[in-house]
Amino acid sequence: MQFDPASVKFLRAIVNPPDLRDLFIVPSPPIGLVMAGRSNVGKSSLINRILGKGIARVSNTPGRTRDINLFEFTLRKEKGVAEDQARTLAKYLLIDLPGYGHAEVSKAEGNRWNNLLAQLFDVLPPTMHILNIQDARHPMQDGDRLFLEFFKHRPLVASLIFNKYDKLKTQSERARFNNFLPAILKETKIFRQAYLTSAETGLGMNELNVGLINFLLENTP
Ligand SMILES: Nc1nc2c(ncn2[C@@H]2O[C@H](COP(=O)(O)OP(=O)(O)OP(=O)(O)O)[C@@H](O)[C@H]2O)c(=O)[nH]1
Ligand SMILES: [Mg+2]
Repeated sequence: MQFDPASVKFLRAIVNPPDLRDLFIVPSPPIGLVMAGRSNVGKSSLINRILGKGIARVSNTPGRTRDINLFEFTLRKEKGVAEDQARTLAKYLLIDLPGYGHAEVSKAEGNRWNNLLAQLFDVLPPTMHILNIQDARHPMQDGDRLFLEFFKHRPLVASLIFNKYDKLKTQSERARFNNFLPAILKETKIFRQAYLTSAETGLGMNELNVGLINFLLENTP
């Protein structure tokens, strides 16, 4: 199976916490992905890479994505591979969260964000895979550790994506990162997988897509 770019649709933006509950009080829980990370780490760029369509707005200005944006997509079969019809009909949800840890947001805006996030994690089912995107050059910043507090005691599924790996130019930068990785994974056992990616060059995207599609299919009734 693969992501079907032609199926990708922007559903709506969520601004108020009560709207979140409506999303999850449905006969069967939504299945999909949640993109979360500091501002400017490449969440929107990764969405476009994963879904194969330029649907999320990419920007040089940190803090561009301010609301919770909802997208819908389906999977399609690869040519020549027999697949269960139900799996190509299933609709999946992708949630793009506003970036956290943005220095220029006002206190009120920061509080609004924390409130929205806390309420989201209260209703999020384990059929939604949280992807915590970090900048490979600056892993596990204060904001990332704070973010972890929101869900580490909840029965949720999460993976780490270290994006902008193309920006680790020298062997010594990459070695430093590789030494750091086992410690991070040990510290945060909640993460089931770690991926190294570049939304710019496409590096690591095949492994990531395979992992994400496996998760979606495992959770499709
Ligand atoms: N070199 C490099 N640049 C990247 C990569 N991913 C994203 N960028 C660039 O980083 C900037 C921010 O990307 P976005 O995708 O808008 O980041 P975001 O996390 O959605 O940002 P907010 O919505 O503001 O939180 C853009 O200029 C992208 O082109 C990557 O893997 N490598
Ligand atoms: Mg964005």
